[in-house]
Amino acid sequence: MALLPIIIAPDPRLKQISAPVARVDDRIRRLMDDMLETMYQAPGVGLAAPQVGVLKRVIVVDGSAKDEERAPLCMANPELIEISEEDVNYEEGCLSLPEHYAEVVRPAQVRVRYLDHENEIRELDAEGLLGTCIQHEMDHLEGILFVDHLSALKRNMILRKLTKAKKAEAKGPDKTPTGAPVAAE
Ligand code: K1U
Ligand code: ZN
Repeated sequence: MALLPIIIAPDPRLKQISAPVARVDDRIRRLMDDMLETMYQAPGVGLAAPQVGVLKRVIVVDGSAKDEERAPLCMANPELIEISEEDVNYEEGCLSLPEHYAEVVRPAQVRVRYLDHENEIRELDAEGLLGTCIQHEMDHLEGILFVDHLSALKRNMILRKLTKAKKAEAKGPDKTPTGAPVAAE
């Protein structure tokens, strides 16, 4: 298995629509396994293939609590086949928008149909963190980020900060007047 680099916003690859997979074969299984390893290492509770530069409809999620056993789920071509009328407000984060969090309103319960790791068709009812996370990851497959659910003011504030952080990162570490790097705290 391998750790995959996660793309940080703003990046045009995060705004693309991903293509369905024909079937879950060894290549897609390998992608799912690498995405799970990357998600756990980050750490995160979900990851979508476009976040690692692969424009395919593949997501991984794990909605288990800290004190529970891991419960990884791999999904190809996920579709929402039922959504509740009731909504829920959840504070979301995103590994592609590090250190930014905001409340997003989404359907409280969903039923999702998908192809699993073994190319079997499955259906799952999800709510709470898992339900929110599945919807957040499915948004990535449409090129939608959680900030797209916020007001333009909040979205632009977050994206401007991320652009600034990227520019600072590209410039390299801050230097003291003698040219030596500033010591980490
Ligand atoms: O980048 C992603 O798409 C993953 C994202 C998923 C998500 C989190 C919360 C609400 C909706 C979707 C994350 O995992 S961000 C990191 C995070 O929230 C977290 C990390 C460690 C433990 C618990 C949560
Ligand atoms: Zn995300």
